[in-house]
Amino acid sequence: MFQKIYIIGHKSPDLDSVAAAISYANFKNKQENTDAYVPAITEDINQVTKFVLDKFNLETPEILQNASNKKIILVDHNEFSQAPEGISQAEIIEILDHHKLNFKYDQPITVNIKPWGAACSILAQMYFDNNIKIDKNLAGLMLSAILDDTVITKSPTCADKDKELIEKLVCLAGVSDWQAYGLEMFKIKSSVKDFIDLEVIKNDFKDFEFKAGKFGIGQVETVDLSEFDAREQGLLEAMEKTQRQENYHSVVLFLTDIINEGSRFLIVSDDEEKIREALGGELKNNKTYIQGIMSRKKQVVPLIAKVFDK
Ligand SMILES: [Mn+2]
Repeated sequence: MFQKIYIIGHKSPDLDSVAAAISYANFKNKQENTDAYVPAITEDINQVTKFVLDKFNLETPEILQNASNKKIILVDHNEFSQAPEGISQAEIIEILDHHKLNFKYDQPITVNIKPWGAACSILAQMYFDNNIKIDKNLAGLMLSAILDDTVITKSPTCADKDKELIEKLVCLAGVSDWQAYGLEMFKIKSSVKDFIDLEVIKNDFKDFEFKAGKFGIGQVETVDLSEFDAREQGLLEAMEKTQRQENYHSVVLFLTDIINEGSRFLIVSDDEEKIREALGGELKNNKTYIQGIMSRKKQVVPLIAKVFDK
C-alpha cells in the first residue's frame, strides 16, 4: 500500500529545518523517481523563512499536527523533546542532522549526522555527490539556510565545508554578494517590534532534558542589542511565567549581537548562581553579557549540560 513519508524538522521551525525538509523531499523524490516524500512543518514558519520562500518562489510545506502512525524522516534534530507531537507513535525511518546524537530507537535505521553548520550543507553535498540537479531556487534556499545557521559564517559551528558549499551555491543561486544578502536576512530576523514578549522568547526556542530537569533555551540573533534594552523586564516576566506554567528548571534567553559577536543572557532559574557559573559570566539582575558566545549547540548547551546533566 502506498504511504506518504513525511520529512520534518524541529518544533518552532527555523529556516534550516524548513529548507532541509523541502530539499530532502525533492532529493528523495528525484532519486527514487517517486512523489512519496512530502516536506512538512510542525507549526507556522518564522519571518525570515517566509522572506526566503517568497524570494525563491517556493511553497510553504504543509503542517503535520501529529506524527503518530505516520512514516517520518527527522531532519535538523534528533531529540524527542524537539520532535513533532505523536513522534513516539510514529515510524521513524531515517535521521539527517547536524546536532549531537541523543536518540534511542528499537529498530536499526539510517542516521546521517555530520558536524557541519547546517542540515542544508549535508543536503547540498548529497546533491553534488549524486549529480542531482540543483535549480536556482533550491540553491537559493539551501544557501540561505546555511547563511542563517552559521550566522553568515561567523558562528563557531561554521565548518570549512560550509564555506565551500556557500561558494558553490552562490553561483547556482545567482546571489551576487552573499555577505550583504546574509545581513539583509538577519535584519529581518531581528525585527521583533511587532512581537509580544512570549513570541520573542519562543521564536527560536528548544527544550533540553538534563538530569537536573527540563531547560528551555531560546535565542534571538540581532544586529542591534539596544533594541532590547527597554524590553528586558517584560521578557523576564514572560520567562518566569513560562517557567512556572510549563515546569522548567530554567528558562534561558540569549540575545546574540552578530556584529560584535557576543550574547546577552536573560536567565530565570531554580539555580541562577549555578547557571552563571556554568556560562562563566557575572549575573546581575538575572542577566549577563558574554563576549564570544554565539552558538546554542556548540557553546551554551555543552556549558550548561556539564553542570546540570551529571
Ligand atoms: Mn540547523
